[in-house]
Amino acid sequence: MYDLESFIGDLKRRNPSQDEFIQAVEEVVASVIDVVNENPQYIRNKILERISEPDRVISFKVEWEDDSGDVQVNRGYRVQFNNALGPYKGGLRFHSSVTLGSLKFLGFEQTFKNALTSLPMGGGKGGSDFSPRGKSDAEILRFCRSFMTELYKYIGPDTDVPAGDIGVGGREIGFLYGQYKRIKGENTGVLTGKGPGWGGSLIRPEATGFGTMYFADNILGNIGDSIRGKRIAVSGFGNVAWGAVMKATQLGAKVVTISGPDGYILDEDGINTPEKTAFMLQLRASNNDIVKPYAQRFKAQFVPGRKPWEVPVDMAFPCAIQNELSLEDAKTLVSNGCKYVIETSNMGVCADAAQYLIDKRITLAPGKAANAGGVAVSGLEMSQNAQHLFWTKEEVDSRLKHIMSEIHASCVREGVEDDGYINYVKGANIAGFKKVADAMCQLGY
Ligand code: 2IT
Repeated sequence: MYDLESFIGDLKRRNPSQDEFIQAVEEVVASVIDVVNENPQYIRNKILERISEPDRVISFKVEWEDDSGDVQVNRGYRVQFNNALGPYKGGLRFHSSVTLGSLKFLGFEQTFKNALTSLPMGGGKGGSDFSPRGKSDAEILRFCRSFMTELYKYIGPDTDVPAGDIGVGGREIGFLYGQYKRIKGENTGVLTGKGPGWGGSLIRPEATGFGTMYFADNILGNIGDSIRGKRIAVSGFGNVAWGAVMKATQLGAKVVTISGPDGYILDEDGINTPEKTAFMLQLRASNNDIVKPYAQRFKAQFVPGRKPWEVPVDMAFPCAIQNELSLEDAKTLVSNGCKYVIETSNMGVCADAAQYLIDKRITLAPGKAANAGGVAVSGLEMSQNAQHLFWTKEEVDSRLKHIMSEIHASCVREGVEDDGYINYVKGANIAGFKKVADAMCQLGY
């Protein structure tokens, strides 16, 4: 029999100073501990101990030259977390906050997220503490080249398939894939998020944002409502926020905020025109990491140094980074009438805020379910690459919609509580865990 406290105590001793990793594991284990304790096979196979230990952690040095000719040194990583269901799959994050602990949390989450998609993908994550902020395009190119010169040894289309994440978008995937091809002379699906002209899938850039809105629409559809007419706060302004804003608008909702490290934008007219969403891409491409210029360009309000959770809305979509929505933010949202928090960033909601929302019976969708559309379309990109085919937008979008509705159905199946409240966090954790755990039992050790 497992006891949550003693299991987490051991985990902390083995992983000192990896708070985000501990947080992610604790959330999953709290959800699944009863399932494990009732299943002698999971106990006998030591699934909890094995599933919380990455298969392999690779750490390497990345040396590159900046524009003034100085040598710079960063640290690169690839965490190959679990391959029970298929090749390691997950993004690369280039951000100043990247540490081994944060990538272990992301690789752990990715394992269950990928399981929820029902596509044959294991979980992994990688990246670097390199920050693209303030760098020139030429510096980003030199960094990516150097990063791939080391990473190529550990990845492959049937072993480990990286993609983008924070700080890694189409431009960076291009630079990384270019270097991989230069070294290996191969055209394969070794990276996803490629450009549509050189092996990428249509809809991949939009997929995380589109998927989260399909998921939200499923949540509302389940209670006879829809996302149409809802007032929405989004945080972030990158690739994920961009897709979310576009799909929300298409589905008839109104997004009134986006945000950056400098503060948030409040646009009461809605972020709802092609010009406005195209400007988000320009902000990202500028490498400045600020949203303020949106306010000047579209005569919206800029609120410096604050987060968008103080704006009264029906639904909140954290789309920026882990632990971006605190307990205090959750209380403010709820007191302003917000009924739905859809975590679109990975672990965007702090642990105490998540518990508060669940206690208040506010619907909380966890990132591993709501944001799985991104990796799902990466999986579809792998399928297209393996067949040397290129699917239409309609084909990819309809598969994405179907996958999101299946994930929603699994969360409901495993997450419904005695009072009828659907605990999506618990549902996603149990549904994802069972798939990985069953495969691990069948594969032996
Ligand atoms: O967090 C994520 O799911 C991603 N960054 C996307 C991973 C992928 O392999 O497309």
